[in-house]
Amino acid sequence: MRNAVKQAVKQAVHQRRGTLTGELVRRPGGFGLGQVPNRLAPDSTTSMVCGFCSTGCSLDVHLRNGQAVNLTPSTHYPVNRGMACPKGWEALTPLHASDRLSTPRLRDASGQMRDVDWPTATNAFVDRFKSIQQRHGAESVAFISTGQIATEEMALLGAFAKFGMGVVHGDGNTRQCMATSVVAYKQAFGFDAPPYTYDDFEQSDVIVLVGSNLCIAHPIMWERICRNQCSPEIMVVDPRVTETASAATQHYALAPKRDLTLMYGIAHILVANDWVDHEYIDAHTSGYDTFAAHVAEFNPERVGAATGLSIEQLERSAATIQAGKRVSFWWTMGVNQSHEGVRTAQAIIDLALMTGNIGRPGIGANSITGQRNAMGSRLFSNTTSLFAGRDFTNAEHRGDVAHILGIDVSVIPTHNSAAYDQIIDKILAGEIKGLWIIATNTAHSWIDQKHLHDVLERLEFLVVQDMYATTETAQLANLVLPAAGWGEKDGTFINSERRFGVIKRVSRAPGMALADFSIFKLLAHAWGCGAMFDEWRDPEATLSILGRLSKGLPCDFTGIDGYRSIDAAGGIQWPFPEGSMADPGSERRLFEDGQFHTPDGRARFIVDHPQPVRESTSDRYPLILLTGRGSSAQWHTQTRTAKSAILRSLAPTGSYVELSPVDAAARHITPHELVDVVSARGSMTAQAIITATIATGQIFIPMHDAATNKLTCASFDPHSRQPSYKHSAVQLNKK
Ligand SMILES: Nc1nc2c(c(=O)[nH]1)N[C@H]1C(S)=C(S)[C@@H](COP(=O)(O)OP(=O)(O)OC[C@H]3O[C@@H](n4cnc5c(=O)[nH]c(N)nc54)[C@H](O)[C@@H]3O)O[C@H]1N2
Ligand SMILES: Nc1nc2c(c(=O)[nH]1)N[C@H]1C(S)=C(S)[C@@H](COP(=O)(O)OP(=O)(O)OC[C@H]3O[C@@H](n4cnc5c(=O)[nH]c(N)nc54)[C@H](O)[C@@H]3O)O[C@H]1N2
Ligand code: SF4
Ligand SMILES: [Mo]
Repeated sequence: MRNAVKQAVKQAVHQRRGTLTGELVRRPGGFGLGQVPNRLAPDSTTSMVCGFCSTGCSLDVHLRNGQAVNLTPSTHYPVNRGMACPKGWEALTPLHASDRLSTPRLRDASGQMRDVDWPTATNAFVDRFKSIQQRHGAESVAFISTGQIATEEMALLGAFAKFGMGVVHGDGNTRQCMATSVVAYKQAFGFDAPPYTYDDFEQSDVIVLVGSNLCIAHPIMWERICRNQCSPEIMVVDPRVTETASAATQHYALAPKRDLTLMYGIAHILVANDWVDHEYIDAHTSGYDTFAAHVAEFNPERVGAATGLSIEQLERSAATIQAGKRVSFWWTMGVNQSHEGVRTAQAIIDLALMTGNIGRPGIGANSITGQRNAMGSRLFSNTTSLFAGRDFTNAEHRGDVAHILGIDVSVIPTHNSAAYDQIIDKILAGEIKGLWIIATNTAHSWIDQKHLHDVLERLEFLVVQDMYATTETAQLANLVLPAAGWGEKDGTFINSERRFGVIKRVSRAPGMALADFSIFKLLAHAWGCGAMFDEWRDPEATLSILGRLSKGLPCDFTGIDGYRSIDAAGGIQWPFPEGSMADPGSERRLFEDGQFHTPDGRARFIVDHPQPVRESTSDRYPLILLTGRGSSAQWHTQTRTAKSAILRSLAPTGSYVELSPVDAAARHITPHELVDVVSARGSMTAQAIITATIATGQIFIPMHDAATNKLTCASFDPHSRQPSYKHSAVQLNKK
């Protein structure tokens, strides 16, 4: 066995060599890289998409002696046109951090982590997971993956884990982020298809941003709005006076989690005034009559009382939408992370449909994604849906995939994966004993951390695959696998507007760290199912397999002919079927023909009754905790951005909590004083930032702080199972 694994290691490393001109050198204890890390000219400039957010900006990376030395934003790329945010400018710095993992690490019998070579690591992976499966069944091992590795990598992971290892339960951190939009689009449009292109930011005359702090979370999309020549009305719906709300022309500071009621209230006024596009509704939608009857109950008095907005504000919002010729609706986590996120997203879609704002320039019902490859994950991770938006429970779909991949159909699971929170429940119930976490920092980012930590301790074997040894999750692992990061490997990401962009190896990964793609290949060989992936030779060959899997589906990209074609076009949006006459680099939006992917070709109006939040405020916990992004220089759990002195200098230091002057005065709290924030689940100490940007009765703490999710209340949208991170009851005490 050990020899077979050694052979596979050689293959994986050889694999890595396939993308290199540099010589691989054998080092004691493993393989490393020689001096020239890529096939690019040693002193040259190459472009690739950024490794942080879903905007997908292109960066020109400058090489010296084959190694990236610095970068500048690409001037001719249609997404960013010469701009980048601070994270983009600093994207190379985290690669050189001192806590990079350079070898696999295995916990020994005494509980110590020890550096090991790859054969030892892969043997441990195989032996421990197979042993668990033999004792408790195939479903007793699960994985949690990510929207932050290349499309080809997540596809290989999804294929290996599900078809090779027999895993059924595999979800991703996209559940924390995009599950709501996926379900909302599937039900309303018949496919998970964000319809827009960024040009729509520039073409709109009314831009409605719901629960989205674009200035901080997507600064380059905000720059696109700044280029808009139509003097657009910008309406921001957010309980806080965010940077984006300050820059908007209209701010609707609604009470948290009252968006569904607000959207129905706006629809009510539109219907009452007959500000409705009947022609569009009749030709392209279904369910309007039920919708109109439903919103009749949401009169301005009721909606004003629920949302805290005045009747004038409600009327102004509806009148602004009516007056717009090209109204675009955009939403992000203020909507998705909610106990009723799916229905809220669908209510936004309903507003776009009833006003005919779909399928033309400058309009649309547009969910903005977050992680660099959330869109890749949604279509090709093989987690919630079978490859390319298919359904695991559909025998025909399974047959198609088996045929295209040349595998036995019996290896494809016939039932759906448990969602992230359900995987955690299954660990608690003793049904799942082995967990493999890839490129996500669960022990910081998941909701209700105390509970999560209690649960993770029950695992027999936890494998974490990451760039760094120091993440909260890696520290809990039994086995840590060292991954190459962005800039150290090849592949593609798909951005928010469905655009494929290429990433490249421009820097040498430390020590024995391997690209996730190579790690998956290596593990597949060690598992004994390597032959199943012979055709998945390297990332580029894998992209063409995925192209075949997309054929004939709404995301068909069979017209993409390898990485060069993507580079040459400046990124290519799906759909791009073979034979397409479209200019591959052009900005394209969906549904221009009014045809949707539902069986009758019509978009569906979907309505529901607003539900109470899981945890209301009380005398003991009288404040609502909002969480989210704190600055444009911080990325999530900060494993990467905290490694840059420049990014650190652009962000606040230490834990802080924003509270209103009224709440501060009531508690005799003075600016910058240390206070305790307490919920029913845990507490943290933070510096008080007293600011009128936060409403009385609410506080805000950024998610970048590892303590934040000690406070959050585990509540989920019932349709998407996305956590509601932005509503927990807390108290704030002077120390
Ligand atoms: N700098 C930076 N940029 C990022 C990220 C990062 O970590 N750092 N992460 C990326 C990822 S993965 C994502 S998903 C996106 C997230 O991007 P956004 O969703 O824009 O960011 P958040 O700050 O999580 O939430 C947006 C807003 O929702 C508001 N909100 C809270 N509750 C409610 C509510 O009930 N209703 C409404 N309408 N609004 C509410 C919050 O006040 C907040 O201002 O950002 C991406 N970009
Ligand atoms: N309270 C609260 N919590 C939240 C949110 C909120 O708004 N409020 N937002 C939620 C949202 S939208 C999201 S998306 C999540 C994000 O939460 P996470 O996904 O946990 O956050 P990251 O810090 O991006 O974690 C990515 C991990 O992958 C590693 N990594 C980076 N690149 C690679 C690679 O190429 N290969 C491998 N193997 N590893 C790599 C990084 O070092 C890091 O440890 O947080 C969620 N949690
Ligand atoms: S906006 Fe997003 S993609 Fe663009 S440079 Fe910043 S982090 Fe990178
Ligand atoms: Mo996200």
